[in-house]
Amino acid sequence: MIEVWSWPTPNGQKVHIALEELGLPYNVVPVNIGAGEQFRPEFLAITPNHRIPAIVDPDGPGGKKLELFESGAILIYLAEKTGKLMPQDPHGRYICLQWLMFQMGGVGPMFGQWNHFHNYAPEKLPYAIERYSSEVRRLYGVLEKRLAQAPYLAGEAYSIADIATFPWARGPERRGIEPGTFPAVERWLAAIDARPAVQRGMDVLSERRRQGTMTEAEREVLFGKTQFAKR
Ligand SMILES: N[C@@H](CCC(=O)N[C@@H](CS)C(=O)NCC(=O)O)C(=O)O
Repeated sequence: MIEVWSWPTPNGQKVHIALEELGLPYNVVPVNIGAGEQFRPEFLAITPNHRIPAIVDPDGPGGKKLELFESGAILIYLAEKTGKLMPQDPHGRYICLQWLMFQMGGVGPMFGQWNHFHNYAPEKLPYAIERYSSEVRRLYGVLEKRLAQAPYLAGEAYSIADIATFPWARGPERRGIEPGTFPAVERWLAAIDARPAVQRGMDVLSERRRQGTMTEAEREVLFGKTQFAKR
């Protein structure tokens, strides 16, 4: 059975959703990133980057065990393993990968910085807040253009590109985007949110989510000396 080392954050949720959509059996190993469990030797042995998610598939290519980190690589692997959630024709496949890379290189990192400077930075830095607010709005605008042309990011069919983007893009109002600004994005978010597998994927480990504000200990793990210690 596939082991998923994960936590209920957008990058983890992508993998939970994909596994639910594909109906693959899996076992979740919680990695509490606020408590520093990402630095445990057994997790570092799977990913030197000490970030969730990572998977271990005992039945990888050629029947050999595969350990994999980076959510985008995991999504491609699961799609190729099953022949689902990615177009089979070469043209469609590249369009799907293009939007997946747009999420991995753009939406994820930039929305993450928005979160950091809005919610976690010890000082309110107007330059950083303005920069990431503008970038988040710009990225929603790019999604809007695409989703005004096609029902899903890869085109006609729902794919790993949508699965990667949904957990980051949901709730645009939480990022200061007024309702109605990006109607095609709102239509697409509602369609994905209505999928039972997406609901099940979003529920994975949801009871473990932090309630309330980040503690000093969590802040130290995620943004302080623990995070940047030499390993
Ligand atoms: N590019 C990576 C990013 C993974 C990532 O940033 N994961 C976060 C949670 S969403 C994490 O594990 N953070 C722990 C930490 O910062 O120490 C991926 O997509 O898998």
